[in-house]
Amino acid sequence: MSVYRIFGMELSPYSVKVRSYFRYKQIPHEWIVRDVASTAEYERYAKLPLVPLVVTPEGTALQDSTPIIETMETHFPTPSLQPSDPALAFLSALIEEYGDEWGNKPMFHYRWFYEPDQASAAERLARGMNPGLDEEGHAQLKQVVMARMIPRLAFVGSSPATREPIEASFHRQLGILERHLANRPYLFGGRPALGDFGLFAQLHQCATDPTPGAIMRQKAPATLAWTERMLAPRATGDFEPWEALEPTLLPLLRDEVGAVFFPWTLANAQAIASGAKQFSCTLDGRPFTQEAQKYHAKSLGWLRDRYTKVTDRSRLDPILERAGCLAALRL
Ligand SMILES: N[C@@H](CCC(=O)N[C@@H](CS)C(=O)NCC(=O)O)C(=O)O
Repeated sequence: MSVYRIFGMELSPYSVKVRSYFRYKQIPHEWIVRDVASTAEYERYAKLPLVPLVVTPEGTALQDSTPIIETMETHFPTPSLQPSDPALAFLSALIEEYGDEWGNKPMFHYRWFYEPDQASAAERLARGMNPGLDEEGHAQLKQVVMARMIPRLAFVGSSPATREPIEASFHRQLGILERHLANRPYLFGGRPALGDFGLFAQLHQCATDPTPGAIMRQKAPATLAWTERMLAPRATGDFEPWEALEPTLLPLLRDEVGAVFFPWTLANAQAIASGAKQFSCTLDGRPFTQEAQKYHAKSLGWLRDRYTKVTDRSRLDPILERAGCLAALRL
């Protein structure tokens, strides 16, 4: 076997993120739907019951999209995934973290909060998991999927009480991206960067769901086109300098990453450190409560390590300061 195998699902943002990365890098790979037929093979390799799972040609199993990409980068360094300017490279990693950890919230919320979205996602998941079922079996599996996924809204903090801040963040994110992507194909210019992969993956899922998809078609055509482009991205130009990106990219860093993501992830990390099961923070002037999650605290730690490794921060720190992100990274 000389190709990488990606076990994933079309409705899994992290699976699609990794597949887009492999496509961009033109790494020979096979996309294997994580369905009943692939279960035995998947279970031979997976240490965690999660997709994506990448199996290397040598038979090594890789899981978790960010470490998967980091590992692959050591073998496939070109085309470069990050701008050469260390400040921009860090901002790109910051946007990836925001997409993976916060961007997943609106995605999961819209998908499992509203009935038409629940029905649509459960339908597609059930067909993907077991395409050979007859209609009765399919209807049953659809119910099983809904019974499993809807209660998970609590894990991401989606509830009638937090609906407004989550949806406000989605609308704000789209408004900002729409301006930023009006005249450029990717977040950092003429080629995709790590941040594109993390953020697009969540918004691509939103585009396939009835409620957020309709919002995107109505108010965010450039963002929608970017999510489609990111399914098989290609370099069409160079990365742009910060001065060119700043007018429309700083608002994403300031009004979403600094104002929403960091207050939320810091509150989560504090809860994990103190052993609290739940935490509350104020987002957009509204209370936001959810169960504390270990994984977010771990990935915040990785982000801080990445920040510490930037040797010359003379250009980066003033940007992070203006975005309201610096204090959280220095804690
Ligand atoms: N941090 C992980 C997250 C992976 C993840 O949460 N995968 C979801 C699908 S998007 C999953 O496999 N969930 C298991 C399940 O639904 O049973 C990554 O970046 O790969």
